Amino acid sequence: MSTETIHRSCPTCEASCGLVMEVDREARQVISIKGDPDNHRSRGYVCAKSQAFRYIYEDPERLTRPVRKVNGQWQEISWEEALSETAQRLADIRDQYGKDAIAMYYGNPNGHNFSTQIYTQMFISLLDTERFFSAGSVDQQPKNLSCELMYGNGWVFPIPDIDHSDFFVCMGGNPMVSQGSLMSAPDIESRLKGLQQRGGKVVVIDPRRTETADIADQHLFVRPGTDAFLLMAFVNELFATGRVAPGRLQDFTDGIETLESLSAPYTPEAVAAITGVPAAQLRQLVNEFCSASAPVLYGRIGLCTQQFGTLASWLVDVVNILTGRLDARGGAMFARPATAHNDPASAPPALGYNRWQSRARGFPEYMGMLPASLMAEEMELQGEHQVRALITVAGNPVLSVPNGKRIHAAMEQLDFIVAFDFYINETTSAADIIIPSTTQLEHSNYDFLFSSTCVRNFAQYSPQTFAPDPGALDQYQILNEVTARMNGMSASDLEAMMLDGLIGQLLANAPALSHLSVDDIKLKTAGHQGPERLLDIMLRAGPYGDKFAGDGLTLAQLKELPHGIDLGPLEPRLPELLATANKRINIVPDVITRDIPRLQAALDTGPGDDMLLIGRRHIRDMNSWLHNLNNYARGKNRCTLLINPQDAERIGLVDAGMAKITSRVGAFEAEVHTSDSIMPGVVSLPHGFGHTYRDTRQSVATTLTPGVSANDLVDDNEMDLPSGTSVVNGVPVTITPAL
Ligand SMILES: Nc1nc2c(c(=O)[nH]1)N[C@H]1C(S)=C(S)[C@@H](COP(=O)(O)OP(=O)(O)OC[C@H]3O[C@@H](n4cnc5c(=O)[nH]c(N)nc54)[C@H](O)[C@@H]3O)O[C@H]1N2
Ligand SMILES: Nc1nc2c(c(=O)[nH]1)N[C@H]1C(S)=C(S)[C@@H](COP(=O)(O)OP(=O)(O)OC[C@H]3O[C@@H](n4cnc5c(=O)[nH]c(N)nc54)[C@H](O)[C@@H]3O)O[C@H]1N2
Ligand code: SF4
Ligand SMILES: [Mo]
Repeated sequence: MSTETIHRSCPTCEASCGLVMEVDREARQVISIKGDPDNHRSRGYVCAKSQAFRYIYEDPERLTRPVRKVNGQWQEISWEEALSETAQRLADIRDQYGKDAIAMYYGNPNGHNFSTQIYTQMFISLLDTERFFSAGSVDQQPKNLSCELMYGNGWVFPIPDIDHSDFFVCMGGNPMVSQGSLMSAPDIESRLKGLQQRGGKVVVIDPRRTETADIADQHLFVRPGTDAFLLMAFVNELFATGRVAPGRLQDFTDGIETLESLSAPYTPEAVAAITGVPAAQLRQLVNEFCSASAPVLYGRIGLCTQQFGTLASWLVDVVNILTGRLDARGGAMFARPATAHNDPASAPPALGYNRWQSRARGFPEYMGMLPASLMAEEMELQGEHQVRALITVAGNPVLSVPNGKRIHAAMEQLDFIVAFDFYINETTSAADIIIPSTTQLEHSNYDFLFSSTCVRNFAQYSPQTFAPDPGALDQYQILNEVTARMNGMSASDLEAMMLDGLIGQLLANAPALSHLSVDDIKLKTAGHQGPERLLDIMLRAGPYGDKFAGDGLTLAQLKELPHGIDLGPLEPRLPELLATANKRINIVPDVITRDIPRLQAALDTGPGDDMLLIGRRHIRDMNSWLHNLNNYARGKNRCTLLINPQDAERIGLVDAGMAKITSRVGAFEAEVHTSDSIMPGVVSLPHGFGHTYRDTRQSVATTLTPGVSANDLVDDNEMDLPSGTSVVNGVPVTITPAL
């Protein structure tokens, strides 16, 4: 046995911790995976999921070849057959019924695969369907919208500079478990403790006293879905006490004065009943925030996937701007990725809004997508605008999207489904063909997306560890092959188009490179192939790059740096980062403020009597897809209904007993777990469980940890209106003892 040591980053969550692996390449075996002590970001830290990509690779139930369903049975087919049949079926449907008869759903793991990310835009534009859905509308889409409207780029996110902050307010995020989201921060616990050791304070505002709240200095319960009221009152209080102090942001921000009148009705007293946060506590919070030397407000998924997701996500930035904490050390700052993909020159063209509408209900498109919550109704529609085919790409909407059962039923009516996935799970089992991609051990990777969400600038390359089986393809190659065939081209033609397109765009946007021609750049990067060549071009043209001459970063250099490269702390980037037409921040965009009357109406109605369901994450889960791995599936049941003892007693529930949970769209029973860590009136269930569908091939998940799917209770009618994001937190439910 000859072992080798390989350094890489962990591809499983945003933190992208540094790993050191011992492997036997010949036997294609991983011997060990440990934290890399020399990685400057994670300093040896890893969580339990650091082994996930290895266990996935080793899972005997993972698909390694394409399969086709014949009379209800899965049969292996060749790669060529799978690709050509898929392309043929899709092309036939497009030619007969039009391009919008093909729907597509993109899942979260694509965000962890560099090559898929950069080829995706081309794939989407060639498919050109108006029925494009993604996990983004069950996730960060309100933040995309508010960042696009304020900064001119939906993928430019302000990231808390927690390593230099002394007052961190965390709303609707649980970084101790999620490991940080839109805040890629390996070993968040040490970072938060570091903040406290510097004399700083951590405050958590959440309907559950979370694992993050447990290490925080203060926790405030807030009623689900009411953060926009709380933040409006924060803004109100800033004006009322004369503490609006945007500092240098004032020079390039429009609309600040409008916020005074917009927030006028929302005094701390006026919102106390609906939020559950007493006025005195809110005032104290504002006071402490303004007295700290480097405070920052942060909001994450609990603020996005709720009834006022866009308002709440926008208001987080409003508070940071009004207090001068945007783009300031220790505040909410912008990363500077080595690939320059968040620079104004690389900003996607205005992302678009309402260029087309869903067919069933006329709901506006955003970022080229329709809300995932509308998937089922779009697929159910009969007649002229009927959906005939579905493509899923690394996604499991049956468990991850509201009213998943309805999606599953609607899928059964379609003429053709192809799933690009490596499991036969709750979604893909309804497909006609499943084409698996290579796994993270079988292709190289670069932390692309997360270099724009990191708390400290970095670049890291992860090498391919094992050669894939003959014929096996990376996800981007599968997408290219299918699209090329659908359009009578070859995959290599498409790759050449991508290369020319990227170089042309770079040259058009970078005057400093104007002495170079497309051919010069091709010649200088000829040593790399495919996506790696594109990466080399982006790195070299980027802010730390060699500009194709002299000193500076290149891919070849990065490959020699096993622990990645530290590109320094976040630095101020405004106003040059702004990609709005007038290069200024619009702090009161119409698309957002138009939603304030809906907020006002909810305040007038007041809190209802229903119990409200929220989600929660566990360190050993990753959405729905690690449950077939014995090491993560075993142990105590995690799919329990968390309920406050007061509520349990009133309803007649006992710890470890069973409760029935009913919502507008569904009902099921779940094991009760009583705890005063959850706010009275609120219950919590994790999502991603419910491995109870027949015909899947996930024997560990179905036997060890089937659970129930929270999304069978989540109402697909309820959306954050501006962004079309699903409301998975704050779902009205009725709880009764199980019979
Ligand atoms: N109720 C509720 N619902 C939620 C959430 C919540 O908090 N509460 N959270 C939402 C969020 S934030 C997200 S991101 C979504 C996630 O929603 P999805 O992305 O739809 O769901 P996942 O469970 O992540 O499913 C990932 C799929 O990708 C496959 N896969 C994994 N890696 C690869 C790969 O390398 N190649 C290929 N081809 N396939 C792969 C897996 O087998 C699985 O089928 O769920 C959302 N849904
Ligand atoms: N272990 C693990 N890590 C993960 C994932 C996973 O499934 N498991 N998923 C990954 C993905 S795809 C994502 S997007 C990130 C998400 O990362 P986070 O946003 O940190 O995710 P959660 O842990 O779901 O935290 C959301 C918090 O919002 C709270 N909340 C719910 N409703 C409200 C509300 O109305 N107001 C307020 N203030 N709070 C509310 C919940 O109680 C919860 O504590 O995590 C990533 N990391
Ligand atoms: S925190 Fe995330 S990136 Fe780090 S080891 Fe765990 S799963 Fe991997
Ligand atoms: Mo997510």
